[in-house]
Amino acid sequence: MKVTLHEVAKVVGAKNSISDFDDVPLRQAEFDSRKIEAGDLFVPLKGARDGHDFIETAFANGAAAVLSEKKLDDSRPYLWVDDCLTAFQVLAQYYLEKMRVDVIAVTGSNGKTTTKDMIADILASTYKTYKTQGNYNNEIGLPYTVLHMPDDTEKIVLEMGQDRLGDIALLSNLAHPHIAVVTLIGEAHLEFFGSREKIAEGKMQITQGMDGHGILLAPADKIINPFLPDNQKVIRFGPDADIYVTELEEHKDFLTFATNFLEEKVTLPVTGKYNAANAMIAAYVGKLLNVSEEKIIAALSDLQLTRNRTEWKKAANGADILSDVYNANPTAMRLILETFSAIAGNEGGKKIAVLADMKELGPDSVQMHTDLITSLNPDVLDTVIFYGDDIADLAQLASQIFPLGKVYYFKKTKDQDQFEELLKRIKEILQPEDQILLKGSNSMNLGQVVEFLEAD
Ligand code: 2GN
Repeated sequence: MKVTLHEVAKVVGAKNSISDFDDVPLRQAEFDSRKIEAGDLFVPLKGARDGHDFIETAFANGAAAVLSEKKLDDSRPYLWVDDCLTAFQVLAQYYLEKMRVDVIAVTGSNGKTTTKDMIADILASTYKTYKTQGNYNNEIGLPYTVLHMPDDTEKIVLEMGQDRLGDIALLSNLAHPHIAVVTLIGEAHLEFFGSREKIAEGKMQITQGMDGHGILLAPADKIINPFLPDNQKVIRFGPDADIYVTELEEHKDFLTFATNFLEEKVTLPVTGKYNAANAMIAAYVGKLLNVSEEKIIAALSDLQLTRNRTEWKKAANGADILSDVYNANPTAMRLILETFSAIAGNEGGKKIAVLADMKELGPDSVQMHTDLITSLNPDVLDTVIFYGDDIADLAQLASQIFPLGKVYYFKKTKDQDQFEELLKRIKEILQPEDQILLKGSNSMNLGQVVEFLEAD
């Protein structure tokens, strides 16, 4: 990060004077105190717990300064603000402008290879490019992404996600996209939005922060017509639109396609027709930003598939798996439980949650696990399976509110690991029409459970 403490104080409008403190360059902005290293700025946010409770830990880990909504004693550098999340967002907005990077915004689509990744790969052939990592596409993740871009970044590809109407407007007003991409209007989140029209309306808010010299790429789907901006150049994609796929060949593990704007055919090392559409959109963004056709085609044929952190997969028996097995903090655990509980179930199927320990939560770890009891709803979840050590007390609590035989606990301590038993039980319970959520810290190996379920 290329900002100093005094610069941040000015940008966020700190209510206290920090003139007594040296103006030091800040290394990185973090909201998870476990990630704080020497020289960082700690941003306490309200997740499952209030980040203000972890200000001491942040300083102990070497934070150069912290934001705070509370007045602190002024022996250490802190910036007193009304709202830490707003300050975080304002700082990211300022930083994007200061660094003069080109912003390409993409509304999140669900699919394994996202348009965002394809755009970033194409741009990386020619420019220093940074992009949203994992699911960092919301009002917290997007500013985090911006503040974590390397100092020499020229283009940033930002995914913008929406849980509800207005989310994307906020992100667009923060990032001021130069190019905005609205991918196909799917059925995702239908249960929160109610209709495809509402989803389209939400996604089209991506233009709200554009300055009139930008370009919008949007599907040639009449559902978005009511929301088209009149002060923005618009490129539509789809049959008979501005850009479209002309020839498409599907092979066992790759596809080739041609478009009406590239001379040569494109080979893509992934399958699925929708990926040709996504790649075409990405190629067009490359063209808009003067990437040579040769480099566009090379980047697409050499696509680096990044795994989504949260992704839907299929078990071998047909059950739906919601896999989120890479990292875990109390907030993310709560959010995914709420999402999993809210989505429509399969006809005749049940919802099963497999939850494993969240690691490195410190002395209050057990408490932070048991706090999750309020996110476990026996009216929606049929069975809950726990795996770990610190999560044992949560399992105990759950057994008091779930029907008999619907809660299981398997141990993973330094002396004993019941991984095999866990696997066996899941296989016994999981029926083809079920949905199963798996969430825990990476080191709990739930990734292996997912692999086993996919395999047989
Ligand atoms: O859902 S998120 O992961 N998100 C990130 C951005 O992109 C989209 C998804 C998310 C995570 C969000 Cl949206 C918001 C927040 Cl606030 C967080 C988050 O990181 N939450 C965290 C906690 C909470 N609540 S991280 C974390 C780690 N912390 C515990 C609480 C917590 C570790 C810790 C434990 C004990 C101490 C200090 C830190 C301690 N200090 N004990 N005694 N002194």
